[in-house]
Amino acid sequence: MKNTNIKYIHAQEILDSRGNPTLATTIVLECGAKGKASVPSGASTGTHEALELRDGDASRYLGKGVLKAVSNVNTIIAPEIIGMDALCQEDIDRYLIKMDGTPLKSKLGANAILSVSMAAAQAAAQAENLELYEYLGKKESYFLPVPLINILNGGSHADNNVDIQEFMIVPAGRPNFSEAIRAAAEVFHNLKKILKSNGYSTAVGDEGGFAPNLKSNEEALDLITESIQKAGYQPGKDIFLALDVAASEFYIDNLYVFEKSDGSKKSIDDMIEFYHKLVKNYPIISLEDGFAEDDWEGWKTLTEELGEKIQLVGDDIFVTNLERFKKGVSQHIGNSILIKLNQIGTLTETLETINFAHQNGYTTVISHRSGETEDTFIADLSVACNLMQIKTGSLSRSERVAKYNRLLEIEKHLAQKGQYAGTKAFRKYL
Ligand code: 2PG
Ligand code: MG
Repeated sequence: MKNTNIKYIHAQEILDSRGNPTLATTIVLECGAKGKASVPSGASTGTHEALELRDGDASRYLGKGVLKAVSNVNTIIAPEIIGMDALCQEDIDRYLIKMDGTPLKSKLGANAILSVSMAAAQAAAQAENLELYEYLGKKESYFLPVPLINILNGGSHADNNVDIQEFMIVPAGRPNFSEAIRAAAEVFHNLKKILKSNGYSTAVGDEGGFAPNLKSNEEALDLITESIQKAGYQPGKDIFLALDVAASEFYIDNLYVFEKSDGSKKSIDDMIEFYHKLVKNYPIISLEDGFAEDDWEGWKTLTEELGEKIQLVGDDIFVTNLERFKKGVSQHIGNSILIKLNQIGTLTETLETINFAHQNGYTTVISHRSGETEDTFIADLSVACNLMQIKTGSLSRSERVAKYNRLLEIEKHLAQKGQYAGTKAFRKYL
């Protein structure tokens, strides 16, 4: 028997894809197995998310340093966790939660806690000689998720005049994961050509999608639809569309203010009309954060109006938090949940939220953050838990592509044991 007790833990400050500091933590076990994890960081962060601890020292990294979180791992968490068995993930996570003792992990920082939680799982997988997805999944067969690929960026992820944060292509109609990625990459390159020929910028935003100034939010959908066709695929059959409106970002005094484009101020009814029109005119299959994080009334109306037709994903409203999500499920809010490990801060709590979603017929979309690292944990987790959908940005910028590349590797590794989730992921709406 290998000794899988934790021997050593060390965190350090590294940079994320936006050039802001974040943590990378390494855990070594007595048997020599090693696990490493780094945590991402959001921009359109929900107010109910677990706390990302930053130093606030304006003389370093404009206040965004994470030395306190690093020190919390190295001097407070490490002495307590060393000696625990890395195979007992739940014990480790519960202990971390107890050590922190606050509802939003504001004492030690959710970034500090999560880096330890994820690194422990990585070390345990290595000790067992398993791929991370096998260690976490322990299944006979798996689904490869449908990627929701954000090829046009707006909102707080881009300095342009587009209010909707993410325009995603969803190659659910392709036969397997690698063909889905291929189709999406071809669309991405066609979109670049089309943008260029229209005189638009082809510079990319934080998640690797193009970030042009456009005449309207609808124009983004027209250009994407055209690029799908130009690439030789059929919109609404091979490739569908998904949006993350990130409406919390422009909810001001009970109105949705389209500040970046036409300046219009929309009520709940206006927003519903706007969505009805979009869904009627474009093959939109999924809509995330169509209303703000505390606008339960807007969310309820949206679910009543469109909940049978398309997937309605709750990100800022649920924040991967079981308590908030339970409230949402009991009120029939949305029909899908976005899963982000750093919104809640431990792997165990994330798994609980995922299980609750599946027990209640909600679909699950695992997600990156707009500030990312090369860490590919979410790719493995998507397969391990049969999440069926992943959104991890565009097909450019290595921190995004790393996750897709990891899934291509897993697809090969799984061979016959892996099946592309494809249209099954959206069976209620197709
Ligand atoms: C979102 C995410 C990821 P951020 O809103 O879903 O795309 O953005 O990480 O900025 O919260
Ligand atoms: Mg979102």
